[in-house]
Amino acid sequence: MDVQLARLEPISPPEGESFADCLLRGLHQTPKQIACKYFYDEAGSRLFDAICELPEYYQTRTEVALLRRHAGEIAALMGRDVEILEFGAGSLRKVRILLDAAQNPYAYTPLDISGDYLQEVMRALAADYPALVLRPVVGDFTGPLEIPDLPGRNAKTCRRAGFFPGSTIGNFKPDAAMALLRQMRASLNGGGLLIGVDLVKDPVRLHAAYNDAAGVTALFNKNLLARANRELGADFDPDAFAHYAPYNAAAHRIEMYLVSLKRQSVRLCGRQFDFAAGEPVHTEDSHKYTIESFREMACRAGFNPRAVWMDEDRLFAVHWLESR
Ligand code: AVI
Repeated sequence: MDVQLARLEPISPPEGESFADCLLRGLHQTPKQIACKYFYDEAGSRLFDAICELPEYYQTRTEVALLRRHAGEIAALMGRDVEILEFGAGSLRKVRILLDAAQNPYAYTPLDISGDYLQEVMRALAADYPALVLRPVVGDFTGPLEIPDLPGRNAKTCRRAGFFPGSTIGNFKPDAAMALLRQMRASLNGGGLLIGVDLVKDPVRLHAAYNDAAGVTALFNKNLLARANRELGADFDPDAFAHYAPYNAAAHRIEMYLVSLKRQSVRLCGRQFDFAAGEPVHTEDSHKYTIESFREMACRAGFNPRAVWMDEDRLFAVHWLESR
């Protein structure tokens, strides 16, 4: 097979809300907030890669180990000639584990908001998997996205399998997470979804994962302010804000904030924003699930939860969900 359709030719849907729009809207709200998807400019993506290597951040290495250990079973569930759709193409390290184990994988369709990033990762993948059809899709996978069948293929001849690793589902509030699962199901044409989900656990362990000793997560959080300075000419002083990430045990989630360390004003896009001393800006939630609470949500989103794999310490789970 040597089809190379759509190689390096991204499909781009219309633009959504910009970073500037998000800031202008979110900093007028009470409490102030900034959407977490804006963490990931080039500097933020590099900081996130560094987070994934931290001793306290067990998620990435635990998930990678699970994918490696169960790659054969996963490949059997995905089936032959599969098209893998990755929602938010992050570290290609993870999808390579699936591509290496899959039985004659046909195509890889990564969806990501950064076109430049996609081009770069596709180039590396194209060299290593010359027979694979690569179809990058530039866009926000949280919005409705129609992904047409590959030419000459349909749901019967090329089954789709979704891949959503990293527990990114946890960054959505439960209602939004369910809506997102529904939407993913719609784009899978009856195929299954392999999804990584961080588990509810000892709050001390969770707290440490978002409050690392080296301060990388603090830099990642403050990169939102640095990004506003770089891209929009704002005059935030990132040192005048504290990274604060408590675990809310009742809601099973880490909440991340930037807290103003003093009374201050910031200029952004020709407007002034005032911050009281101690005022928080909410930047992220990271929800944790039990096996049961996640499976229940997946059922409500129209999936049949099938296999689930966990490490011995029950830190992280990888679920295989089938479309109903
Ligand atoms: C991408 N997402 C799953 C990460 C998480 O753990 O919620 C983002 C992150 N925020 C701080 N550290 C990592």
